[in-house]
Amino acid sequence: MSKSTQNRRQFIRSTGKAGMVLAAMPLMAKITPMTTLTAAGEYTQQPLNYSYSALEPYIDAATMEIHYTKHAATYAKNLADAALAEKLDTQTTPLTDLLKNISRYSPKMRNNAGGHYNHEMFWQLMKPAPATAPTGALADAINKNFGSLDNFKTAFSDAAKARFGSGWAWLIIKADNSLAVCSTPNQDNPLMDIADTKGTPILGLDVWEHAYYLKYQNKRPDYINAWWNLVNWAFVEKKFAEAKQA
Ligand code: MN3
Repeated sequence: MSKSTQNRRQFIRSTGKAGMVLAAMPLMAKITPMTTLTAAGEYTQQPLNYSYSALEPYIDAATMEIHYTKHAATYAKNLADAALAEKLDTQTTPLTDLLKNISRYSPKMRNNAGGHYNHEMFWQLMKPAPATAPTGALADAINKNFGSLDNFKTAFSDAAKARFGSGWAWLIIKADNSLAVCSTPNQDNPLMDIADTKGTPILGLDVWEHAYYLKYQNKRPDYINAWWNLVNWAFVEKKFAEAKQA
């Protein structure tokens, strides 16, 4: 018996039931999947699953590093500040619940809650050398709603190109389980109660200049075309399945 096991057993014996609960907590934490975050964890910037250079040649390492460590990190920090100032309990309020009620909060909360949520999703929906097309139920839904994958990509790219100034293009699943393409200004997103088109985003593209200017300058369409080479369809399929159940 190791010393730590011995100490734990003595601790349980000496503290009774409460001690057993406490002693069991580290074991429970270990079997919780990494992707399941508590409400509080959702408010914290998560590690990138790949290196800053992993998305080259489509997105360059310098852009990724500045985007992740400066822009996105600042949204997370400012969200924490806004939560404190506006007495939002991040321990118990899922981030999506905040977004769905964002009109009750300040512009600072809106910009930074959106900015944090959008970027945390954005990092995950890209990966180096992904599958080139969705499969299964998502592929069926895209074909049903848009006619073909190419038609969907054109509609999404057009929304991304047409977004004037800074914002995002989205693929969303609506309340009736249909798919739609839309775009939002600034750091808004379709979960927000103030959004023109509402739904659960399952794919999103950052078209702020900070996302592409170093490599593409004014050529946003080239960035959009290149980005399709990075779409992590397995992640989008997972988001689709989760949103459909909800
Ligand atoms: Mn950005």
